[in-house]
Formats: sequence, structure tokens, C-alpha cells
Amino acid sequence: MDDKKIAGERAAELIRDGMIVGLGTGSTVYYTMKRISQMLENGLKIKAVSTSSSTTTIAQKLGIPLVDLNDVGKIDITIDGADEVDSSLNGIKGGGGALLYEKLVAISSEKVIWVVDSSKIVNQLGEFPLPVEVIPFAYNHILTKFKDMNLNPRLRINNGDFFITDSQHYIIDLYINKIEYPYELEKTLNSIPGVVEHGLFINIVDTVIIGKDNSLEIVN
Ligand code: ABF
Repeated sequence: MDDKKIAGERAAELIRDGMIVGLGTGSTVYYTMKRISQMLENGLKIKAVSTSSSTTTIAQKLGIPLVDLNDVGKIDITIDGADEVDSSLNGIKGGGGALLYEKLVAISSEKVIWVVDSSKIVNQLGEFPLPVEVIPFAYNHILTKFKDMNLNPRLRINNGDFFITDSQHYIIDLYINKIEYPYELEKTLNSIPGVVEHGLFINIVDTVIIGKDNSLEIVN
């Protein structure tokens, strides 16, 4: 069986009746959503907050009732994917470009669960390019700043055009390769005007469910 499927479906078992559930984005969470839709058919009652237009489309197709983040107090549990996870349970997200809403939903959540296959587990973050969401008005200046900082930036292009996020920003991917000091990098990126958000998720996740060799590992 697919390791993403195993991890994604397992996470759905953490959902209880009446919960507000944050729905992440990506191919692993897709399996969580499919499982949730079966659970809804069996009588589960939940409401979900989506983290992206693609997740909204899938949730609507699967009959998962959605609410706006602003219309709920706390989210009980958020289940999301990740692009890289290290042993401190810090990670990189945003390969799909949904990092801003993913982070906003995560920090509004009581519990954050990541579902990944074992290919996402790394000793050191950074081989996966770190996505940074930026204001289009100043993208070229931010790009230059990142170049001057030796962060190897590349503006994300999609089908020959600038990639545009759900909130109408651009993405600059940083090809750092080895992020030696994630906490410092987080602070630095947070301090740059025009940076809306970045894909470094530090001290945000509670549990990682890893699908590995047709079985599961759960790390808290
Ligand atoms: C989103 O989907 C992103 O933050 C991450 O880029 C990706 C997860 O990957 P996958 O499709 O492998 O689950 O959560």
C-alpha cells in the first residue's frame, strides 16, 4: 500500500465528533480527506477549515462541510502534509504554494499533525527549496536582497508565468541546501519588509505520522 495513504488515513482516526478540523494541502492529506468523507457517511459531524483553493475544491467534491477561519474560534486539530521534517519536528512547507494559509490555520490550532511518507524525513532542513511568499510590488528588490544574502533565490514560475498564490502573492524559492540555523533564518525572513510568510515551520507541529514500508511511525 502507498505510504502516503497509510499516513493520511491514520490521521483521520484522531478526529472526533463535533471537532473543527484544519485541512492541509497536498497528496497525503488527500487520503485524510477521503477517509473523512467516509466517516461523514457513517455519521461523523465535523466542520473543516481549508488551507487552499485546491483543498476547497476537493473537500466540496467529497462533501466535507467547510467554514471560514474567521468564523471559528479555535481549530481542534489540523492535519497537513510537509516537504521536509527534521528530528526536532521542524519542517519546510509550501512546495504547493499554500504556506501562508497553512501557517495561519496551523497557529490557530490546538493540535497540528503532519502526515508524510518517509522520504520527507531529513537530518537537516534545506535540500528542499524554502518557499517565501512575497508582495509582487517589490519582488525584484526582495530577490536582490536574497541574492546578496547568498540564499540562492529563484522566482517561482508556473507554465511560463509567475506563480501566484491564493492570496495573490509571488513565491521566491530559496535553494539553500543546508539550513544550519533555522531559528535565526526564521527571524531574518520575518524581519524583511515585503516578505508575507515563509515555509519554515518551527515549533508548530505536535505529531508527525510517517508512512514507511507499508507501516506507520508516529513521532511526538
Ligand atoms: C502542502 O503539500 C505543502 O506544504 C507541501 O508542499 C505538500 C505536501 O506534500 P505531499 O503532496 O507529498 O503530501 O502541505
